[in-house]
Amino acid sequence: MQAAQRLSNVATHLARSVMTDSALSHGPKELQNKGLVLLLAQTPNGNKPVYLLEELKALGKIPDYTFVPVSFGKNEQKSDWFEAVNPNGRIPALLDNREGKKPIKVWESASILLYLAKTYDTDATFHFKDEDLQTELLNWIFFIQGGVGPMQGQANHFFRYAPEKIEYGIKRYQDETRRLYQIYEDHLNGTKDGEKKEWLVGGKYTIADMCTQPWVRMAMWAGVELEKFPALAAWVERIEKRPATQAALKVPEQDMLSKIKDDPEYADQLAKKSSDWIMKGNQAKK
Ligand SMILES: N[C@@H](CCC(=O)N[C@@H](CS)C(=O)NCC(=O)O)C(=O)O
Repeated sequence: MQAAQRLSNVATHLARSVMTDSALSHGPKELQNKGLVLLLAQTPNGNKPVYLLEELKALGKIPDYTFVPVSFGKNEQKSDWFEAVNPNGRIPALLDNREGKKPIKVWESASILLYLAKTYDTDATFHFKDEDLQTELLNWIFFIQGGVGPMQGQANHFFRYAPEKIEYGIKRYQDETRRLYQIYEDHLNGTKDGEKKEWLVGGKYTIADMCTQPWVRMAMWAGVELEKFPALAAWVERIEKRPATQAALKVPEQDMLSKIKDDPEYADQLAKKSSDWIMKGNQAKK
């Protein structure tokens, strides 16, 4: 009986992976490229893994990587081929088509950073071998994933995309984003521990910074004033100036903050375009 059950589990598992692989074969052909294949759009969560990939590439720790742009306008993030990599239907997602091993699928931006760090940054340039420091790094990673990401994301929604202006929603999420920014500001200033810092953890640039800066640099999009947080604003600039960051911000296309600086009308066009696909997506869910 147990053997029959085991056989049936193996058969189900095989059938599922065949289905997944067949869904993948309906996607862009680049999904089959050897090595690292990142599926993304130009957004803060999309930026995070590219920050690390570009740093690793600059140091020769990875040869290169493939990126597959995902079109929100065409709702590609909800296509079968995309959801075969990330069942949550949201970017970013990573396929590592490894030599001599089954491809691995990694999703959730922080999980991608941790996977890339563990696998390709083996001497821990951007994370820590020291377990206490690595735990501290995880504090900041979980904090952004559960804090600024979702709160600032909602502030963006109510401030830029919602079809009606709901002041309560705008204020609630902007205020919560400001509250979270103040925690970074105090941490960098050493307000509580008396220790001024250039980076979030352990005195060096790590994946905790890479996981956080792409959101904070976009404060204006949520209607939050970054200039009210000078230590945080200086930290954003420190990261922004890195050659790897500049390269990353061009993947899969030039980032919107640079485009807005060049063409202020672009902000309205982008808000309208984004609002259209978000509303279309909401209708599709009903
Ligand atoms: N917690 C996820 C969030 C991913 C996420 O929300 N991605 C957004 C872009 S920043 C997305 O794909 N939105 C498309 C949609 O909602 O359909 C992560 O960190 O990867």
